[in-house]
Order: sequence, then structure tokens, then C-alpha cells
Amino acid sequence: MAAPRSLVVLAALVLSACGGERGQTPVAPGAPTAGATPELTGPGYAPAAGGAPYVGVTVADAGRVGGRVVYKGAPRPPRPIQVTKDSAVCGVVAHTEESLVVGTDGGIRYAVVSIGPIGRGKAWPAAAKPSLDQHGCWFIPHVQVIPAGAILDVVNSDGILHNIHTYPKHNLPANMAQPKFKKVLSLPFPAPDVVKVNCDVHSWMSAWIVVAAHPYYAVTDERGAFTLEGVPHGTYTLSAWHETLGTRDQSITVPAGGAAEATIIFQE
Ligand SMILES: [Cu+2]
Repeated sequence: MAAPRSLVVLAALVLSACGGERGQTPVAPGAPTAGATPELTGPGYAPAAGGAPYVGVTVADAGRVGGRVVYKGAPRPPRPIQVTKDSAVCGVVAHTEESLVVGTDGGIRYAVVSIGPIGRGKAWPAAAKPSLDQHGCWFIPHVQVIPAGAILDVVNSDGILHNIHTYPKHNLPANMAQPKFKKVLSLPFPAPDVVKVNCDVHSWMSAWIVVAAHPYYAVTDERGAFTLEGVPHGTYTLSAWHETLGTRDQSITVPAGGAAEATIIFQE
């Protein structure tokens, strides 16, 4: 994983309260990320002080956090991928690298935004089993959030040999071939983590799995936008993680029944 660069963060934070009490901090059994080593900060990493698991409850007067993650550095045009192997499958669709995807108005795609620490809040939404597809020698999606304890289905849609190589910090690593007849490999991720995934057969294939301790996580879209719904009112650390740019934290207060808006800027 690329080390965070020496970036300066300019964060603009605007709150729009809709009344109600503010400032109550929810029960938070997880330790804050502040003070942890750089490798262990960011989304998904929630050291469990006391080991108390996240508890899903009905959230009264829930608030919302929305905003954007924005890049204001020197332009870094994405590099076209050079297919050097299995071109009959891998070269059908042209790709560009996704290690920094900057879109409309500087919005950073594939950042992961979360709040914390938070030990009680909305329940995890009922969702299909998470999957990571290999299609055209490309991981889809490039970045995703899965709940801690989930089993990830790694799918081979290509009919050629791939290799799944994961680089976790708090889960067991995997490094296994996935031949064309092995359509699905299932990988468990019991612990919160940030996991890089590569294919050793096709060196350009790259994905990230953020294993989250609670459901208040979002992957930014092509505009760099994110939304976190159903947030108990209180003050949190709002964290934006990006695979190339690192992690940036700021405080945010969510009013009861209201909304907090934040723009997180990565500037070189
Ligand atoms: Cu591959």
C-alpha cells in the first residue's frame, strides 16, 4: 500500500442544523483511531477496546452526513493500462488505472468516508453477499466496503487463470490460483481491516476491500460525493481514506434529525 504523502488538508465544514439537541456522543466501545500508527488508521480499522461488538438499534431523530472528497493538487492523468498477457480476454475493453480517479470539480472517486467511533446505531442493511468480480482482467468494483464477519465471493467471469492475492493486516492473507473452472472462491474477513487485492497473473489488476466494524461507511462516487444516513446525533471523527492519498480526519457534529455537510480536500 502506498504510504500517505505529505499532503496538506484543507477542510471546509458547514453544518446545517434542523433543531434538536446536539453534541451527545453515542456509546463508543471502539478506541479512536487517533494515535494509532499510519498503517492502522483509516476506515475499517476499529481496534476493539474491550472487544464489544457494534450493536444495531433503532435510531431516533437520526441525522445525516453528506459531502464530497476533493483533490486540489497537480493534475495526475490516469495511466492507460498496458495489457501484456491474455490479450484476447484482457484487451477487449481498454482501462486506465484507478489509483487516483479525479472527476467533476476535482471529486475523488473511490475514497472511503466513515464516522467513528460509534458502538451503537442503525442495523446493517440487508444486502446480498458481497462479491468481487474479475471481468476482462479487471476487478469490479475497484473499492468496496463489506461488514466485518462477511464472506467475500471472488468470482472468475473470464474463463482464464487468475490469482487472488490479498494483503490484510488483521485477517488471514490469501494467495491462491483461481483457474477458469473455479468460478468462485470464498474468503472470510472476520476483522475490521483495509485489504489490498492483486492478481499475480495480471499485474495491473488491483482492488481494495474495506472491512467495516459498523455500517457508517460510504465509497465516494465519480463526483467525490458521499452520504451517511441514519446517524445518531453527536460528535464524531469524520474520516476519508484513499489508497494513494492516505487518510484525513476532521471533527463533525451531527444534529438530531438534521444534516451535517463536509468537504474534505486533499491538497498537495
Ligand atoms: Cu488476473
